[in-house]
Amino acid sequence: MGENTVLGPQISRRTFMALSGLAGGCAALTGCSPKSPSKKEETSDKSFSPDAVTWSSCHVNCGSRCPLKVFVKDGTVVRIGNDNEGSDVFGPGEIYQMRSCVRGRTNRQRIYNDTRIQKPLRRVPGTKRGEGKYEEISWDEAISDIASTMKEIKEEYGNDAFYIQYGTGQLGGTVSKSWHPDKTMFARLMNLYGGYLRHYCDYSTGQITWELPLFNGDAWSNNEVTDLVNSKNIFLFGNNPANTRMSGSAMMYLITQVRQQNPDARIVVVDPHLSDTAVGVANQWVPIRPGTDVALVAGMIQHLLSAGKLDRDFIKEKFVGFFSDSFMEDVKAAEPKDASFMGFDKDGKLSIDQDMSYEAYLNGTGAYAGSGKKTPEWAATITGVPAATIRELADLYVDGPTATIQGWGPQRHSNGGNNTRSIALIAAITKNVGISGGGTGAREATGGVAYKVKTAIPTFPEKNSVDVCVSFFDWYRAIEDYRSMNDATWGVRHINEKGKTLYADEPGSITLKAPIKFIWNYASNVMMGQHADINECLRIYNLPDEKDSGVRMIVTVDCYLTPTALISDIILPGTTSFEEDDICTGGTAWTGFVCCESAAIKPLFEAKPVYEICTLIADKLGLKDEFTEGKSQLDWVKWSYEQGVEAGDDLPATFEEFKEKGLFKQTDTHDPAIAKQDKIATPSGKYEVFSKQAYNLSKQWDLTLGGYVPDDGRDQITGLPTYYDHFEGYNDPLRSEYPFQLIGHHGKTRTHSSYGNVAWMSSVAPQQCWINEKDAAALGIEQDDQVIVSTERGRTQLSAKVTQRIMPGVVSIPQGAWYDPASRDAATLGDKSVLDKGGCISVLTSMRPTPISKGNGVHSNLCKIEKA
Ligand SMILES: Nc1nc2c(c(=O)[nH]1)N[C@H]1C(S)=C(S)[C@@H](COP(=O)(O)OP(=O)(O)OC[C@H]3O[C@@H](n4cnc5c(=O)[nH]c(N)nc54)[C@H](O)[C@@H]3O)O[C@H]1N2
Ligand SMILES: Nc1nc2c(c(=O)[nH]1)N[C@H]1C(S)=C(S)[C@@H](COP(=O)(O)OP(=O)(O)OC[C@H]3O[C@@H](n4cnc5c(=O)[nH]c(N)nc54)[C@H](O)[C@@H]3O)O[C@H]1N2
Ligand code: SF4
Ligand SMILES: [Mo]
Repeated sequence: MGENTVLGPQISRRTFMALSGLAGGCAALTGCSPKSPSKKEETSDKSFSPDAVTWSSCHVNCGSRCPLKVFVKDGTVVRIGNDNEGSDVFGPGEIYQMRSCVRGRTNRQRIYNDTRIQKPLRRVPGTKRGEGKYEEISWDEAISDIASTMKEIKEEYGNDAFYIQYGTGQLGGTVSKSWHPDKTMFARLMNLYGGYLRHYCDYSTGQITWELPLFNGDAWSNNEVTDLVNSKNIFLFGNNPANTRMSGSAMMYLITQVRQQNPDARIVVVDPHLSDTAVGVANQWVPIRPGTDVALVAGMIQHLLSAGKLDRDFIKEKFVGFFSDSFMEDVKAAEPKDASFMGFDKDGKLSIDQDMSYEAYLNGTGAYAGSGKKTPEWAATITGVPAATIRELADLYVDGPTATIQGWGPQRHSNGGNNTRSIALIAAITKNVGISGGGTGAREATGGVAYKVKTAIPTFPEKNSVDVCVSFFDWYRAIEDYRSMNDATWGVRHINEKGKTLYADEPGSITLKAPIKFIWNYASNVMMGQHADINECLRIYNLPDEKDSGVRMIVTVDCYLTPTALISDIILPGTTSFEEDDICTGGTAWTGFVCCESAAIKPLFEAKPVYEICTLIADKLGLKDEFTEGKSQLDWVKWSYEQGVEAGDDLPATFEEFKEKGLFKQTDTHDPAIAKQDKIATPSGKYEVFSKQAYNLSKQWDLTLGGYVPDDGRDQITGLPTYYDHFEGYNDPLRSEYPFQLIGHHGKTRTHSSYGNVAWMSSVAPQQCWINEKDAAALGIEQDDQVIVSTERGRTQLSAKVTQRIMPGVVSIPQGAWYDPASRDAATLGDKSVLDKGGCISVLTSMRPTPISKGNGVHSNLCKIEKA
């Protein structure tokens, strides 16, 4: 077994075009054998005659899961097409084409990629995690090693020491599913084995999930996007569907249609960068400093209130904590009644005796007085939006109907909870909720007519003996110091047999029982890419394996040698979706679909589907029969189809016919749904501008997280959604040293880090740091110059995109680029001075969790930039 030093996934970006010459190249690929033709398809190119055309889907996490048509010749995928069947007309009853985006169509370069993992690999003993030194081992050795370590850890620590990492590379699969982790095959196996430590929430919606409900009990509902044809004004706060919802049936397509059908609507995009969405459909771009939407909204409401443009009676009836004169009454109604709410005050100790109303806040009085009146002029100094524009925007809200849609950029900040609450506040207080053309301020609803086939195999959560869970973002702490983690420090929660998370009724009472010793990463690049602060991660992964800290085994199942693979102890080669059978559903706005996916080719190299991998481990743990229930992967696909038919899906009578045709779509003619919010799931049953839940937390919780962060006031929990000088925000004193606010928008060439190894994509739009022309000129930076961006946590190098499309003082590095350190030398691994050459923003971001949600505020960063 030769030692194989792996330098990093980006070492050589030779495209597979070179590798293949495709038909002839097949013999070189282990396990690749010709597939018998299933059907022939005519294409516009008459000379092109594939042996077979099968259906697959794009399983990555952009949310769309587009069906893909796979053309196979001589056992090799020679072309990837998309759904080109059905109508292309927007409207009720039309069955759209579920067209993929351009990324989906590059999948040949993902299947035949030179970063593919070919055989199981083991970290060379004695080397550090991240050095990248591996030796090839057999499948049997790999599985035995994993199973024996699992037994050892269970014996020593119990099931609490096992963790399934967040991972969304296979989000669209059913048997192959990687997200939600609790619905995966490894979760099924672990539950049969006694359970594992679960996490709540996700990297997408860390703050909005828990903190929008503080205001209105509801993080998700909004009017169906098709209702935007009835809007007079449409506000998109930090929402960029031109990048994030790119499929031919998704939000971007729909809003383009809305633009055409409702040409008089005024579309306003509030975003620090002039996004492709703003370019494509907006009438107005409002550049805003990152993390300051909360101040913008305060300025808008102050203007409306002082101009007498708000309906005071309506607010008195429906809102809690707005007006000074009713504040004390309101607060009583807003008291959390039990531990199903946050901040339950069992002994009734946390009373309030001063005015903390929003009105007082706007007037610059009371407990949250802050810095004077919250006039549009005040807001302008914080947001960078001119006061006149703030007044004008506010006036649009009372000249509606006005729709409000927030993307998840505003909440992915260190003060993201307050941003998310405010955006919903402006929608509700201007009476735009519950009406056609209006909306709640949550993300758009795109309610497709879904099929009922099962999209997850049972995983037996009721067998999980571990009854506590951590935030998705905080697993790293449980490697190093699990004893410091409880509900009041790190937001640890109970989790019941149904998977529902519960808060503490006694602050500090929910604790962890063991350190994390075993991590399963399947289709995840979180640990060295999508989390934060890569250098700090490297330190934590290399802590010695001691009784109370240090991880013992990290297993990664991926198709590619990603940065995360290179910190793993065992790396297992996984199949791509094109090498296994599965079933995938999806669809947005009216059209729903189900795709029965057939393996287009045999697994390349020694790759195996995750179901087979988990079956092998189950066998070693003596759980094979319970795990498989005697079913093959295809049997589970059939099971899913049968569940759908039983529940009423209109699908062919036999599984064979279902599999042969592959793609099914359905629709109806429903009117666009309007989110009513008749019943508001807050303690008072009203909109809580002042949240007693949040206020109580501010008294109950320890914002130093048990001493992990200093008590520097840069994290706050506030009863009202107020603007404060948040961690690495615009007013953080650190800005004198690190003058730029750095965000990381979701770019077009990748879905997170997926597709990051596709040369076609990076050739279209290379990884670049967006910087305003004026800032660039001041720094002597010209278009395409190499720059080094640094924060207190690390340094990365990439080229500059010098543009007017980002506001001065703000820069953005599209998130998801692959970490590619200048050195993997053991002596300097994790050192902040080590330069990342991949343009990976996660070298720069912080792991400091957000105050309430304990999630990822990774769009809040202060950085400096220099010419390389
Ligand atoms: N192409 C592509 N599509 C994707 C993904 C991908 O990686 N690539 N990822 C998918 C996933 S999993 C998710 S969760 C979604 C992510 O969807 P989002 O979270 O909505 O995407 P972001 O790009 O982070 O943020 C959206 C916009 O918010 C802006 N923004 C940042 N900070 C602020 C702020 O403080 N205020 C305001 N008003 N705007 C702000 C950004 O500039 C950006 O244009 O996208 C999905 N779709
Ligand atoms: N700084 C910053 N960080 C962020 C964000 C941000 O906005 N800014 N966004 C966050 C968000 S919203 C999310 S959802 C997360 C996403 O974070 P991740 O879930 O880690 O998403 P990906 O980076 O796409 O990684 C998916 C992994 O799956 C692998 N994979 C893909 N297809 C297959 C397959 O068929 N089989 C197997 N076995 N593996 C496969 C890929 O190679 C890749 O390693 O990132 C978060 N991180
Ligand atoms: S990346 Fe998203 S939009 Fe593009 S093909 Fe895949 S699922 Fe569809
Ligand atoms: Mo996400």
